Amino acid sequence: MKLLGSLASPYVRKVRVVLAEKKLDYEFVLENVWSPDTTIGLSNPLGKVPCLIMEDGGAMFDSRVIVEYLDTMSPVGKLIPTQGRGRASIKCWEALADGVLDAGIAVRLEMTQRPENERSPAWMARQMTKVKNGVQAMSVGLGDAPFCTGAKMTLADVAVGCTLGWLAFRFPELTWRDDYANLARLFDKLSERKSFIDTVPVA
Ligand SMILES: N[C@@H](CCC(=O)N[C@@H](CS)C(=O)NCC(=O)O)C(=O)O
Repeated sequence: MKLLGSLASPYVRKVRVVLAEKKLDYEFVLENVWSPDTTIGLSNPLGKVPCLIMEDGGAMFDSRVIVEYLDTMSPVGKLIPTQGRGRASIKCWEALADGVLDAGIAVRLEMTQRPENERSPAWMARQMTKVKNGVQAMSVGLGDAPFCTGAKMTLADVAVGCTLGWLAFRFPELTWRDDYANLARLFDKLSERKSFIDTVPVA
């Protein structure tokens, strides 16, 4: 398998962490989707990473579909239950973590890709509210538990860890570590894992 991705993308990181936790072999191919000569469109018509190229040459996206597929490829380090409320709960955690990223990335793109006079402060504020409310919801959901859905690490923790790591990387001014000690504790614990150490975001 080949994974097309970048070293900064939190969605790509989520897939890389899952590949590492499940001990699956793959080739990592760097793809700069913002470069004028990117070829990502040949594999993903949406022009986004991550994109997984499977053994038969077929392409798969997006990150939620890829991690779900990868979890079925090996019984090692099962991250998503196969059915029921537990499964839905973990997918909902992932939707929350990815939703915070979607809002945060929208703000970052506004700040980095748009001239200052074309930016909308009201729209950026709306997105930042989603980021802050989403992080608060993560803290409430985690409570005093060791991991997002209980005693065992699942995809929920991988997704939350990648989101918090990206916020620390791109929005270091946000005070989630001070505001939510339980998220800081979870993040520090995840950050000790090889899968997280090997995928720390790089600009
Ligand atoms: N929902 C997608 C989001 C992927 C995404 O937005 N990736 C960004 C990099 S962080 C990208 O490729 N953006 C290029 C673009 O929006 O044109 C997923 O989970 O894979």
